[in-house]
Amino acid sequence: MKHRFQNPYANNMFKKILIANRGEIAVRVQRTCREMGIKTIAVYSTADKDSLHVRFADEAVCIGPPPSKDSYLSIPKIMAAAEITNADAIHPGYGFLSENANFAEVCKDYNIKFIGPDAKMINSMGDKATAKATMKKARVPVIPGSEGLIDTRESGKTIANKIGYPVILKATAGGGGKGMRVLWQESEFDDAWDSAKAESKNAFGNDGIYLEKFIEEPRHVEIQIVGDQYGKVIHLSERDCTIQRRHQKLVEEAPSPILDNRTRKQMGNAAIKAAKAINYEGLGTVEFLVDKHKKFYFMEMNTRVQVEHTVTEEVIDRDLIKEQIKIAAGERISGKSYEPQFHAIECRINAEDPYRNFIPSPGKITAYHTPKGFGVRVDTHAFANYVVPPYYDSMIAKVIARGNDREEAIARMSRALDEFIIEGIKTTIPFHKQLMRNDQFRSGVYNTGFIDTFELVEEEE
Ligand code: MV4
Repeated sequence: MKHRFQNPYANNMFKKILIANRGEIAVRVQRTCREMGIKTIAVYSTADKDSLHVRFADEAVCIGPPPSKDSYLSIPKIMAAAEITNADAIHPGYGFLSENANFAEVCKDYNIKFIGPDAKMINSMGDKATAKATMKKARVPVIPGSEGLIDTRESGKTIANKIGYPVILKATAGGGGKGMRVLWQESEFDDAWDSAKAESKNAFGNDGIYLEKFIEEPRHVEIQIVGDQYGKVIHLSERDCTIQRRHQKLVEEAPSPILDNRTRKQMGNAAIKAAKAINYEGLGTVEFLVDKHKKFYFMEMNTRVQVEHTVTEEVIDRDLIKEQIKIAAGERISGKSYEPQFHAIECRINAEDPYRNFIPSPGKITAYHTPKGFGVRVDTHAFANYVVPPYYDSMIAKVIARGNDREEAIARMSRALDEFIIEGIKTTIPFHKQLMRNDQFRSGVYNTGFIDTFELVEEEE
């Protein structure tokens, strides 16, 4: 019999939450629910029948075959599971349906609380040109560019000439780099326009394009915010996510090695202003690009909990999932914004071969030993003899090391990675080990292009 704390919250706290996700985030949300005395319902595809989130749940419902579109992305199946189990809220995690406005709307129709902002807010941030216009109006710094979508290629060229090359074309439905084109001179415009349009239409069914000045060698710094249902918004400090490969984050840390206190304050205030402008409810992240002169610009807003929320948890010592659930249940935020108290770094451990272009490496994990000890946290759903299915995201663990400063956090991460034993599949552990020893990484001075130039050395494990 599992021990359960009595639900100590007000009468309107949820009694049962359905977690519409899998993997480490499903386990992460379950942990907080259990501590809060809230029952959990897992949903799973047949590929995940033996997974940890199914074992940890109070109830579990199979929602279909392995392909996501028939299981974790199927709104009818998830709503049916919520109905038969009597869930009073749904936590969407990240990915899958977490930023699907239609799903949020359907939850509302079923009188089940979607743990996140309402459909209107998801939509307003999901369309990037609209989001940018909203932020500009709220006087959050945005990158110079077109006012909204570009109608014709000729008007696009006129705007590009006015702001000056290099410029970047972006898909309004985009994110993740799809439909994005960098142009260094006007002669490239026609081809880039045609291919960006075609790619966006194909990927999103929406070929709306806008244009911006291209910021060279930027850093990606984001502010975690949280807003309650009564208009209060605070920020929970920043995360630096500059270490990315093909728009996939590999390492995140807080505080950012490049932010001074003044810029941190300004960015935090800008993020609060952004969230307040849209009456934001829930956990959210305001992403900024930071240029060489430390000027920052609004890029996108994510209306979900992110993979890297753990980094923030470690530096401010707060459970963000708990805050998210409390706000969804109607509690008020107490207190003010947070400053980082520690330094934390997260390495994403993926079932991928870093020596073979990071190709996925699903299969059976034959040995599994996670790092432990002072200042080390591992969030994972994997275990010895677990089979990593080929159908989903390849992330199998997150290692988070906390220290009093960046140097200590890096040293601690390095030793944690040395302790991590995973046999049977390839993982990104060797990549992270070498990165932690890299002089440029250790200097803290690099930009989003860093990983393209980072050369992995073939090593005996
Ligand atoms: C940019 C940019 C430079 N200038 N916008 C990448 C994905 C999408 N969210 C926006 N992205 C970028 N937008 C302007 N005006 C460079 C990127 C970019 C990038 C941004 C953050 C982290 C990694 C990146 C890698 C390549 C390009």
